[in-house]
Amino acid sequence: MASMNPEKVRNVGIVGHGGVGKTTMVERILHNVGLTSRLGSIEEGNTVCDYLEEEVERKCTIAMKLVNFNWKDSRIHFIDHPGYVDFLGEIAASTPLMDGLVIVVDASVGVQVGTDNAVKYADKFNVPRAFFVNKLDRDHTSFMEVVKALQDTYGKHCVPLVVPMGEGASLGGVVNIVTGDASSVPGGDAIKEALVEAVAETDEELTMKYLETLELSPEEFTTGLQNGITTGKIIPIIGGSVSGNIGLGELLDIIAESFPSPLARKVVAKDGNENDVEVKVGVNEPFFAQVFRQVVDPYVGHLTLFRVLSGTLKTDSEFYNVNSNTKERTGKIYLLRGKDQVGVEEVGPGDLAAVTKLKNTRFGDTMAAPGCNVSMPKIELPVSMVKLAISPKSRADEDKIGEALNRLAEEDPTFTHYRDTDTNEHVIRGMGDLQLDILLKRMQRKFKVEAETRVPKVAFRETIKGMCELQGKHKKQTGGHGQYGDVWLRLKPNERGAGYEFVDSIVGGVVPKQYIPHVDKGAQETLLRGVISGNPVVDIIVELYFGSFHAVDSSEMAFKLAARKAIINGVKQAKPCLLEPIMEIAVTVPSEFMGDISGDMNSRRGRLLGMDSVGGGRQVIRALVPEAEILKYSTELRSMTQGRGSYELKFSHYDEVPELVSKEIVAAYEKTRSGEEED
Ligand SMILES: Nc1nc2c(ncn2[C@@H]2O[C@H](COP(=O)(O)OP(=O)(O)OP(=O)(O)O)[C@@H](O)[C@H]2O)c(=O)[nH]1
Ligand SMILES: [Mg+2]
Repeated sequence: MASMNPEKVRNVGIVGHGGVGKTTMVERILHNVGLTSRLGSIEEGNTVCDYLEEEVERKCTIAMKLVNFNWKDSRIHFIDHPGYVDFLGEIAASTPLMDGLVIVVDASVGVQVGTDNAVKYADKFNVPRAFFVNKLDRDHTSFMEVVKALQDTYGKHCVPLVVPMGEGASLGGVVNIVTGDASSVPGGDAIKEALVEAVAETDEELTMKYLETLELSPEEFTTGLQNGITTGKIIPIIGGSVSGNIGLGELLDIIAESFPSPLARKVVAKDGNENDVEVKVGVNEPFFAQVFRQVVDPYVGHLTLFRVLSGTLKTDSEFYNVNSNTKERTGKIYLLRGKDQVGVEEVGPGDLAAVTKLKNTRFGDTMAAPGCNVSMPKIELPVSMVKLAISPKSRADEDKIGEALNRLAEEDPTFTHYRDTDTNEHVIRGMGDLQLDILLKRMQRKFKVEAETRVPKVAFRETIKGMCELQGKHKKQTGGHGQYGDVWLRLKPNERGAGYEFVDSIVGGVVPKQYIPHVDKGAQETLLRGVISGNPVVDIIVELYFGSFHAVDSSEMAFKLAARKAIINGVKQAKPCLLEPIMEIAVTVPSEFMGDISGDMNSRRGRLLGMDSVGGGRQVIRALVPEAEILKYSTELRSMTQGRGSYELKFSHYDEVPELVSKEIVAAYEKTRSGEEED
């Protein structure tokens, strides 16, 4: 395996919508090349890739997996990806480092959201690709219909190259239009014509030649096609059936012959000033690689997965982590095949490999030869929008939960957790409900930590709209030493966003100097706890303008309590109201959903800001909407658009809650407080 000629190494991401047959494809190929003695299946839960307990349970992939195998004289690395949109982060993480993609399409459904997402990432990073139209063994499928849909959606440079013989139950095999006999399939000659034209269009010289002679020589055609695929100017469409074992050899041939070699990759890194620096690619160049995944598992240990961009890394050697500015030792280097680890002596350009037990190396880091001072650009991940509040089930869980969540976040960088200081809740955040659900299940299984979740609280605020002046007096005569504090406060609204302000207007020492900071403190503490709804009171000016004291009984505490009394009564008198966070939302949907989505925004108390069309027949709807109305938007948008919508959120400002809504919140708060005494 070691010292493979990098010219012959291919690394390819297998992507596409959920359930189209990606994992089954990888399983079938590993079996065909003789790496597995038994063919596993999704139904039986015994495939090489879907080995996680949660994957077997749900019969779908939830985390990317690596496999590698030899095909003729090439070494091919595959990454099998999840198709479900909650795990889009996996595609985002690996695609920047892939030399090619196979986008699998289900012939019985056609183009889906997962197809679109895959194409979006392929376009973003300019990755050459092929479409594999799967499940042609199923009745009522038509290869040419899917071809048409792909061309209509993604352009005429998507061209059929491997076409089926027969359809549905009578699918008998496939023919490569170029290397096989095109005339043996109906319409084969026309397909070849179209392919020749597409090839001619990839290159000016070929175009000229074609226009003059109306043909290309076989060599011109073959090399033109290969170059076209390598450069992404041609996207071949390959028909087949993974379960019927049809079309896979043809697919692998195309990958081996026409997908680019890692040596052809232009590697652009950044120097310390964020300037682009091209890194030379070659086996004998200094080692240069990037981490795209970590696996943290009590059984397989801590694995760091990386792609070698240039140079060679040997077992038991040292490398330099440019991001953490540390030296690390590799120990053993492994190639992965699902959960199996195969030790190798060295890895080179194009290889996807793993090392264990690194201390200071994280997702996205650049691994390099000592002395290197450039690093790969940060890997951008989709923004996670779904939040849940989490609390440990027991005391024992409480001690372990932070560490467990940290480990989960290491594996899946689209997942984060933090304490929300506004609501005092522990919040987890991810791409979707399914992802969070699975992560919590994994936390329970892997780290034996159990937790409960609920919809997170909205960080409401209180403020006042009116002014008031009032006295707060704290007086108690106990046995010996009494308590005496007396303040007169003026409460006024402050500008929105200006926060709390304390004004000392005491003249003549009616409240002695040493007590004034405690009036301020008492006011602040009371405001923080809230008055009408248990949420902090903000944007308020508290002016201390009069008071009295007692030579013996006055104390710091007594003045604090006096201030507290004045604040509680004062806020209630000064036209209190609630404020809520307003978010700016941008929802991207296919145009046909525009009306539904904007109507729905209105019913969520949203205010439309505008709409713009973006590529691919999509619209972006921008609106301001209260956070309280979109706590479950991810699920709701998904069901409104059959999963074809996405959205981004950012905090905009605080605004007043309409009276009807605020009444409910205040009533709910009072209910929780009935029984508690307020002095
Ligand atoms: N009829 C038919 N069924 C297939 C074919 N390929 C896969 N399937 C079935 O499709 C289902 C989904 O297959 P998977 O391999 O799990 O699909 P996937 O693309 O990996 O799905 P995710 O991991 O969820 O993204 C399974 O029940 C497979 O048996 C095929 O060629 N023909
Ligand atoms: Mg899968």
